Amino acid sequence: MDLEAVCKRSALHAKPRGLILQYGTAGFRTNAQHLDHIMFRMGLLAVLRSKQTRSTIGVMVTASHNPEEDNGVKLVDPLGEMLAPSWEEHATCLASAEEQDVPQVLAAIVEKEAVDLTQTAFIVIARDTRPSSEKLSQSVIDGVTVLGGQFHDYGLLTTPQLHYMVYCRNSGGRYGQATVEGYCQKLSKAFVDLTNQVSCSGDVKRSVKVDCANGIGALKLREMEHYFSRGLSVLLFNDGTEGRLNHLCGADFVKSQQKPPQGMEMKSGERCCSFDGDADRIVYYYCDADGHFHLIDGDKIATLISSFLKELLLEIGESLNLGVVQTAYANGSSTRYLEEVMKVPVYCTKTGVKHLHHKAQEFDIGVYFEANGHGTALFSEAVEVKIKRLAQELDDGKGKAARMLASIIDLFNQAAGDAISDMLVIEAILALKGLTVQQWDAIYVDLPNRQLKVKVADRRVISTTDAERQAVTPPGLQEAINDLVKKYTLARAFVRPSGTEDIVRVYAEANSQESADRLAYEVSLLVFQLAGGIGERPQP
Ligand code: G16
Repeated sequence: MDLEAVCKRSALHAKPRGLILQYGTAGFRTNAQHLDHIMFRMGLLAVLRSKQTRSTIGVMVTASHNPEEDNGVKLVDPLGEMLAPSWEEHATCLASAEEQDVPQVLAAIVEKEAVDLTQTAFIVIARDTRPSSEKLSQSVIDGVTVLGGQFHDYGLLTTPQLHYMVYCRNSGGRYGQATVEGYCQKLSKAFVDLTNQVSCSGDVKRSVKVDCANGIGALKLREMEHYFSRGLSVLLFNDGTEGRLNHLCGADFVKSQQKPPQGMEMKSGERCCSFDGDADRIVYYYCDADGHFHLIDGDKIATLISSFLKELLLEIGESLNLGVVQTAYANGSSTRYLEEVMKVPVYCTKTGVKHLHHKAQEFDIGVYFEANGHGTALFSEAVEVKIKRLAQELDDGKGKAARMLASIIDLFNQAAGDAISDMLVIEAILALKGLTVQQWDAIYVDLPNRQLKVKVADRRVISTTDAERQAVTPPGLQEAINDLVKKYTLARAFVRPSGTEDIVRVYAEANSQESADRLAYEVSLLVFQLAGGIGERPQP
């Protein structure tokens, strides 16, 4: 490791003195102006991780749902997963080191992780469509090359596409071909195979309207559309030709505001969905005949998927262990429905795909979704092999169900939640079950809920436990929340510091929208008072 060369190059990507950033829910995120040194250093870290794991490592430049002026970066581990927690700590350490300390921090990581520096390193890089992303990804490349790492720059990709590429490369092609074409072909073949099973297929071509948040999803859907266009037509809105990324549109806006995105033309009963800025989240919605907006979030997506998988298993006669993983944001009605009606075990983890993904790996089939639309389904290797064998061996109804299950396994992006893949899964399931969007929505009724953001001087004053459902600090906050919750019926509320934005998130649900709104407001006020609120006080 030529530390002198690293120092020289690092000086060209100097860290603003005193700036401390943390590897958060999904990597580093902040205003793009403060990220040059972080990008360079993550290039360095990716090389060390690649040498240690003797695998290809991914670096994605994106801030996903954040506003256009922000940016961010995250590392992707060998199986396409989020970076291991111990390496997140190294990332925070390296990112926070003052210029003169960078060599020592690198040397300490090498020693602690027993990195064999004689190993080769290979890094794959991709970026979203933010104006700042191209320059920032060059800084990553600078970090990779100064440590002698080899790299491939995929240019513009959705975040889940990069996760897929990493997984493909490290599975020796078993998972698929590590190209955009390989991705499109794998998913669309699975989609076409699945939808060919729809009775009276070919009669009506299905269509769905997609709000692409003015992001990369539009580009990638256009690139892919012709592969599956015989079965599904996608009508794109907010495709980036005008309008700012994630501004008044996209999955995060639709979910948190509970209203349609700007720029989408909705007719009563039409199926619409929104991606977020890097196309790793999806939520569905429609307007009814009275013009009322209905949101179908990650919880209902998880329910649709897990009930379909359960039905297929029943048909095949296989009793595999299927579990659903959610976070504290999951609507109380969804958890009740999954546990009590579907009799599926449900687990709650902290926010962040890395936590859900990890838990879902414990099952033969693990379905995980955050309410915000981030999720996928994971199938253990043994299950995948077994189902693919049964798909060949069995005939009649059982064979058909096994073939459908085999196709749906290929349709999920098992490396990460993926808006494109999830959309195709949902469209296929709705077609196969002959469900309208209204029928899907009617599976259960969501408890009214409200999410708010509160600005505080330092969001780290709030710490939580019990999968973020209880605040430990500041003292007295949880007791005060409990007292408020008691005033309402079927109520629940929690607060947690965001890991992607400089705010505290507040969630409340209750038996009526007025109560949920009121409770969320009262809890926000508590946070403002007890956790050092700044700026404007929360308003009712
Ligand atoms: C990221 C994470 C998600 C998380 C979201 C919000 O999403 O991948 O798991 O739910 O941030 O996190 P927080 O509440 O900590 O800000 P995305 O789509 O922005 O990458």
